[in-house]
Amino acid sequence: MTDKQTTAAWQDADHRSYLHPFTDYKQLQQASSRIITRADGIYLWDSDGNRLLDGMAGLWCVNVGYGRQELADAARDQMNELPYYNSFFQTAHPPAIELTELLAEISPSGMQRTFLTNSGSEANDTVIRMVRRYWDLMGQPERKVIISRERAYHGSTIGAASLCGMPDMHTQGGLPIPDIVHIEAPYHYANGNGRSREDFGRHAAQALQAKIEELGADRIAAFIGEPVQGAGGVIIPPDTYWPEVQRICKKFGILLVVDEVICGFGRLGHWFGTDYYGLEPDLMPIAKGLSSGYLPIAGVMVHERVADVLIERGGEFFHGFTYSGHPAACAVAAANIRILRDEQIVEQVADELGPYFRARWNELGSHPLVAEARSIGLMGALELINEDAEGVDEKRGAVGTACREACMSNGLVMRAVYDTMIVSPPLIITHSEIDELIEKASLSLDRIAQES
Ligand code: PXG
Repeated sequence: MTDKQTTAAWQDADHRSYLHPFTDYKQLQQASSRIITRADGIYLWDSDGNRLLDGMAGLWCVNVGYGRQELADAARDQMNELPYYNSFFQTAHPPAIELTELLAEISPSGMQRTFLTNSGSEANDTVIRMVRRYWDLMGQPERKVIISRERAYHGSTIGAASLCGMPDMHTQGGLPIPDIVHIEAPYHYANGNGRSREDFGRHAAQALQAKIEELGADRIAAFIGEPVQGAGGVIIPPDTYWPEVQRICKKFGILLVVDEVICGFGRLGHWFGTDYYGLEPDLMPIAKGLSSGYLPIAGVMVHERVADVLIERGGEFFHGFTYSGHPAACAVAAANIRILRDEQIVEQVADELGPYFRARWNELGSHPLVAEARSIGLMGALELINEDAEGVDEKRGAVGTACREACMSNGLVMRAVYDTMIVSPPLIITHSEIDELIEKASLSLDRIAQES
């Protein structure tokens, strides 16, 4: 399957039949998809046999890397044993029970229970429904408002897309739904306005208090945030930000929802971003690294103080999915967590790979095209200089797109969020593979610097 003719056949069929996610369909009809056919470790191969270093771990999810036989075996064994059963009507099955037990073991204290879903988007829709159910049971049904942030990404279903802070998503379909509001992101590079990082962190957190006071604390149900905003451009908050947000949530008695879909399962060198920042969330949506993307599975981890209310006050929670706790997906997720744990992958990110990646990534910061290089754990961003974009909206992203294309032709998958380049490689990347990533990124930057 590695000749040009096969590629053309796939591309024709792709044009004919497949509506891709987050895609300009007219543009795609005039272009051709790259057809990815196999993968191993941190590398992908396309249908022409080209090898690509996957700097994005798929879509921030293939934490243990591609080609782990144990995960394929776990899916096959479970499918042979019990391919499907649900957890409605007072039933359950061993894989779902084992997975939720394992999650309680590795998660911050008190996050004892998990509601399982199939995607991060469904997890965040579950958050909206569960938070509102909680306040109903607490006798405060007027607490409905969920405060989110600009540049947040929480998914693409109607509820989750409403939580997103992406205006382009909201213009399609009349979003957000009522009672979801947004505050400033802790994005020092874009919004710092000359403030120190520390000062700006406190300032951005104060936006939460200001919003609570503006709307009235008795109407606010929860605040939701990613520990580090991923799809928004690897926005690493100043160290002063999260302690202040936590304090404000406690002060006003509102629930703290920490979206761990990207940061969870080792990305920051801890099991969860919550551990990195010392947070005490009430709810924690999880997905992606939960199964390293091998099968679709996600969920919402729930602190005892919330779960106790849902349980003790009784009444049915009218919410769930056919595939909530799918046995094969649960078995794969449990096997994936065991790999992360037994091979001490999370510790390696903290102790070795993260520091090495940071040192090498920072070198890119001295490239003339780069205004800022930042990283945390195994996540990095480069702010590229795009002078043409100042005041000209259509030019925004032009340098990022050129850089992404140059990376592709140099055999590196790196994502562009407008003119911000981001990477988030598999957590099993080696030192020499990090060197290769940096070298390819550096060559790509040189190429677009020459061309511009
Ligand atoms: N929360 C966060 C923090 C995410 O990053 C979701 C929820 C939704 O998960 P699902 O499984 O429904 O996709 C995400 C997903 C990108 C990109 O281009 C990022 C995501 C998804 C698709 C593209 O960076 N994140």
